[in-house]
Amino acid sequence: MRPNHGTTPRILPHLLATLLLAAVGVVALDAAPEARAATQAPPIPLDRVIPAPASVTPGGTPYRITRATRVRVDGSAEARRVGAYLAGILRRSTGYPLPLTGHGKGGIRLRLDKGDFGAEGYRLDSGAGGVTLTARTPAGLFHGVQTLRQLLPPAVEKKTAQRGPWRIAGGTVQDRPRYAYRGAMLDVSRHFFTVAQVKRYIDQLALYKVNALHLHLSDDQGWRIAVDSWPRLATYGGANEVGGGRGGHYTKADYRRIVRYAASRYLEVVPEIDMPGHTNAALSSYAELNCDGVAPPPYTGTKVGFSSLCVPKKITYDFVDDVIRELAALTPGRYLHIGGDEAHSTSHPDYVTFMDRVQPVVARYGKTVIGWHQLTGARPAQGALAQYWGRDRTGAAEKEQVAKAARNGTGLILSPADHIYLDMKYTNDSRIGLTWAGLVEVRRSYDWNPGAYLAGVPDSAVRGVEAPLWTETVRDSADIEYLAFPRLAGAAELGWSPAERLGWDGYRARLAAQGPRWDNLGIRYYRSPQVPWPAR
Ligand code: TNX
Repeated sequence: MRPNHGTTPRILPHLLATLLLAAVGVVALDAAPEARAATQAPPIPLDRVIPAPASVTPGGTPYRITRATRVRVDGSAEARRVGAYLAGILRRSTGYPLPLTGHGKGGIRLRLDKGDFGAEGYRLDSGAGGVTLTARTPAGLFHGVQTLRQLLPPAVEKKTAQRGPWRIAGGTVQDRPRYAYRGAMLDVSRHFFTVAQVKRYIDQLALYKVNALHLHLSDDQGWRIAVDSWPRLATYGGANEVGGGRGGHYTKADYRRIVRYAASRYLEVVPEIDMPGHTNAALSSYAELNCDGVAPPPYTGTKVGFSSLCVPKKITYDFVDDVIRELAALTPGRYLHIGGDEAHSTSHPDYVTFMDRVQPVVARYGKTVIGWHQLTGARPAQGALAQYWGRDRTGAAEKEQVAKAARNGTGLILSPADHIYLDMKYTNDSRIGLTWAGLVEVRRSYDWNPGAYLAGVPDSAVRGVEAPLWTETVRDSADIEYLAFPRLAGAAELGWSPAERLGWDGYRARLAAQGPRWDNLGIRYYRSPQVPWPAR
């Protein structure tokens, strides 16, 4: 028998028919949703986005992503990586091939352009013929991609193929941030979090255009970063955490992985070594760092203010120099945070002496100092930033000390504890969290204006907003997400959106729309009764 000879001609018509049917099937599959969509919900309005875009001009026909859509990127290899990131998200949920191509018209286009977009801004133009994101930098394109995600139905966040239609409302979004610094802090000292857990949080931060990840790498309970010249910091000082767990630390390779991943999401890592207080993990690792030469035991409780580096000893500055040198070498970002809070066991003159000696070390290794706002009680170095973590009811004298430093050139990052400390309980019933700054429900966390928060501070001194997450009560990603969501989204909006776009009533409706996205992303958020979440 020569089956091939006879079969081919007979099979061909079948093949053709199957192909035809498939094509018709595709058309039918794609046409049905369109018919549905015509009678059903319009696409998501261009302004239903968090952070609220600077300006939105709706109008024209929506763009629809189909099986034939291409992602076109003209520009650098880095811009192509942003295109690949977008295509990766869209392929999973649409099931479409969405090939990445170069020049050409139509489809989803990402382009770099010398226009007036700022370092992180972008423009999104949507119409029947395509969607174009334009920015001066890949970071701008990346932020535009986050906007694009939120303009597609929440099913776009699923990991498997979903039904469309995948439409983006017609019109233009022009957007750029209010502040250059939009941070989130994760305390990896009180509880240790793995590289995978940190990466997961980075992806969540990127959704809201956060561009700084501040890692609180050392505290009384744990030292979390390998330092070659002082190896016991990590191996001994890192082997505990609150509650007595095993803790852990990042090897230099781990840390570089975090930095690289953050960079791929356009976040800068800001490492913090908290000094001279909050240093029990270091003091317990090396007896010679203590004024009395006796190493204290490791600490796994949650008290603060009992430890201090030994300000008069020379070895203290050898230690600081080594640590800062090695950490600076691992850090491509501009900043190095030296803590400086709650130094209740350091005398004031010692505190000032310590800061006078340590800030120049940071500069020598090419970094800019950030310190908690107690630094303004010493002599902040030229160019240093102070991170304000007071409350509405912080005393006038302390606020004025910060404001005065700001008038003298110290930049401010605002983290008012009774608004954006993500570790505060929402209500008395919250399953984890602290209460020292008060209960912070979603509205309270959002309802303040960073530009007008501290009296007597010039506009130009406010460099941004950061939402810290201290982790005395936080043990895993589910805990992180419960406290960070939804409040983190509000902090991100305060950092990005112009003052005139802020407002609780509009915000809460936009926030409600994030709920189904978070469900699809597996983010386990707190369903605050203050927000009109759609039913699940
Ligand atoms: C105060 S905020 C601290 C931290 C605690 C936090 C708990 C700051 C600079 N210091 O040591 O973890 O409160 O909310």
